[in-house]
Amino acid sequence: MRWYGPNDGVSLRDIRQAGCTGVVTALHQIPVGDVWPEEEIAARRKQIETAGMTWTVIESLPVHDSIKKGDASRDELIEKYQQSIRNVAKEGLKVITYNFMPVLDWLRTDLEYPMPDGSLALRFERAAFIAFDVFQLRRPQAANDYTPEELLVADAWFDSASENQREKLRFSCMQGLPGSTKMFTREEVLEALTEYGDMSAETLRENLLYFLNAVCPVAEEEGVVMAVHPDDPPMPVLGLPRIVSTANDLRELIKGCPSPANGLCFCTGSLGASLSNDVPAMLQEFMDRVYFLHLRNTARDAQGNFFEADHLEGDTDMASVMKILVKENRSIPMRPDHGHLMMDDLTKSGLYPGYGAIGRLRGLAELRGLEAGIRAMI
Ligand code: DNO
Repeated sequence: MRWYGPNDGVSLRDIRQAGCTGVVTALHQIPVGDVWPEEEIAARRKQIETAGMTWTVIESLPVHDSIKKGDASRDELIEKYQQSIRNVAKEGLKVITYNFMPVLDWLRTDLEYPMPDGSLALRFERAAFIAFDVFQLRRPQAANDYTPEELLVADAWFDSASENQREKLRFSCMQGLPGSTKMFTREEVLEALTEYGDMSAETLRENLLYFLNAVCPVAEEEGVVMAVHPDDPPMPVLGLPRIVSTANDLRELIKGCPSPANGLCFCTGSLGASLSNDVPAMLQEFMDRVYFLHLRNTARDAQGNFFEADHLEGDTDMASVMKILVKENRSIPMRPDHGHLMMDDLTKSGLYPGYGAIGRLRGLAELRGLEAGIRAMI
């Protein structure tokens, strides 16, 4: 399971009792762009090992926006990233998860979407998101990115929303980076978006490949691999391009940097949120580059809305996914991604959205049961 570190409301003991052998974490206290110091990596590793688990997967070693934008400072920042790779390798870490989403990480419009059983899920509702963009963020030119019909629906959504619903929307969309308790402000987001200007998907991809071709040789030397997390949701947002959303994006990623250190954090939940992604087929195609797995499910529709379903429900056929993994028979680190907020976690504080203990424990138990069942059948 993922652990956000000492401030996480879910403890290492909880994670161990959920049946985990390994913890996925990051040094969230280190500002994005700074080198991860060896002593801090070592201290974190020791803490996890003392709790009876191992730490081999980092999620995430974030990539600075200046690298994503291709600014003049990128070479200096890439050198720092290379140094972090050397430092984590010294401590025995093997997989570095990162993403190349500009400005924001994952995005939802509702962090407390009620399920029929009373648990709460994460949801992305396109009309609400457009309402956020146009009426709350008030991004210049935002209206040009949507059809007149979409704008009408968003207008109706906003009109009929109560103050509380509007505030929940703003709160959900302005969540800071994962692991941070600091929310973005409207000004920060607008400024960051302006800095990207009208960057095309091609330029963003060139910047990703520039980064990878600089860090992968170091990763190879050090015996670690890079695992890019797909865009979440896998579609352009806030006028920004997305380049890790489709099978074709993944082909371009590997073609542009064939190093064996260039791989994927295959997130079935993020990829599965798009109707045009056939998740089991993508897993099959890119299997040899899958270095880390996030198993999660989404229930989606043709309008671009989705919510996070139970791990074995929703639109991604998790049994097919698991069959491919069992047949591959290679040890790949996996974590149950997200879980519903449920039972005692509903009243607990200090939990990060999607990362309660019990919902993830349920997901992990179901996934492990599915795996054991499939193994026994073949
Ligand atoms: C969301 C996570 C992502 C992921 C990063 C990787 O729950 O899967 O935030 O950690 O995108 O850099």
